[in-house]
Amino acid sequence: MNQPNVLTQKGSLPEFQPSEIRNKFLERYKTEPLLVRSPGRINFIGEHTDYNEGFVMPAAIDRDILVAIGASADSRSTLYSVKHDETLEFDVQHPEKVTFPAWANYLLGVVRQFVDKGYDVKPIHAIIDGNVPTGAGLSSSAALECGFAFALDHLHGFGIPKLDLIHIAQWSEHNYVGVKCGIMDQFSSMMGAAGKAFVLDCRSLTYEYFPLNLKDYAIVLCDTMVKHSLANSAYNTRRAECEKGVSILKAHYPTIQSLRDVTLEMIEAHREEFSPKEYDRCTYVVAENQRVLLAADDLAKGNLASFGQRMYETHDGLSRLYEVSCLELDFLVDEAKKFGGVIGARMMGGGFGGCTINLVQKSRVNEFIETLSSAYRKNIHRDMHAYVVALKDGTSVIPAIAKPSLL
Ligand code: GAF
Repeated sequence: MNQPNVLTQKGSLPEFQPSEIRNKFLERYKTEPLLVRSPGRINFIGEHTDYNEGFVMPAAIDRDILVAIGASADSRSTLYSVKHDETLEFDVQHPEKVTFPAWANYLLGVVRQFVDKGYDVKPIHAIIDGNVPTGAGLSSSAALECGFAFALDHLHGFGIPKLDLIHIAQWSEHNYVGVKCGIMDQFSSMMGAAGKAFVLDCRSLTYEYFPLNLKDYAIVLCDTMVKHSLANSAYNTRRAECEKGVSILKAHYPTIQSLRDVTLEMIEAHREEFSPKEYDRCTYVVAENQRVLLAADDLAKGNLASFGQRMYETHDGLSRLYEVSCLELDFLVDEAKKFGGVIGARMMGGGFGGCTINLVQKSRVNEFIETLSSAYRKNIHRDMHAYVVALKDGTSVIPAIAKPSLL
């Protein structure tokens, strides 16, 4: 049997090396960069609720996007991606969207927001790298936007509050990338806290951290290694279906602003006005909001079994009602359910590929990964990757080498 691809086992994941990106920057631009890290995120429960002004329970993880940034000595600005080995030269005052390279749009949208908000952005050089798997539903794109927004702000000394940077990052995703995402990913990358998860109210943006005590359980992400191409368009369609549901109910309950204000009874009372799909989407979201609050209560009481059960329920709703799962994700959740040492599993993030999140008995993590990897290979004919993750702080400057500023 092949060895499972356990990227977190000691020695098999390239160590996090800020010095590498720093050296690259020094080599290219002959000046010391400011270094910023911004993490990927997981989400325990509360999926597709954020753009419905509902609740989510995310956390930042120990996988980072790194940004090395410094002032340009002339009027030229450049962005360089280590992963793609591609450079884009651009004008900081006119950061237009590009057709190639696609990764640059995440950053150009951020610059556009700074300029439009009246910040005097100077020419810069930036290098990006990191170890957040892309296309895995771990928000590498939000981490990139947040890391770059934070770095740009820090370098210029603008002092923009983190919450504003979160909105700038989200704007970039909406307008330069084209995904009408909610706020969860950018918020989590920017605001995460080591060892803690948090419940975020996506309407008021109030949030509460809590130390995550999973007792004998580890967080294991199983990466399907697929991202089906309809992911972005289907995401925007789901959002529109939810808005349609709100507009139907608003005619009867004028105070309703979003599905956050809706109850299952309201939907039932007007069921005939909903198309079957709209009905399924809206009932899922309303139930999921409720589940996040109940899940938070489970954790407060230390009732992990009930918490895990709710994760399974979420998966079921995402798969059957919201229809954002896929064969590969469903397969991995089913296999996790069959495996004795798992208390909860579900697909995570936008869907149509990416990872499942699993709470696995610590002593059985390797066995779990081996079992699922081999079943995946046998049935889906692909390699599954697995990441055992820990909860880390949100976006920050890497202190040891954090010097330069434009001031
Ligand atoms: C993606 C989006 F970017 C988030 O805003 C959120 O809606 C998530 O899908 C689903 O919960 O990650």
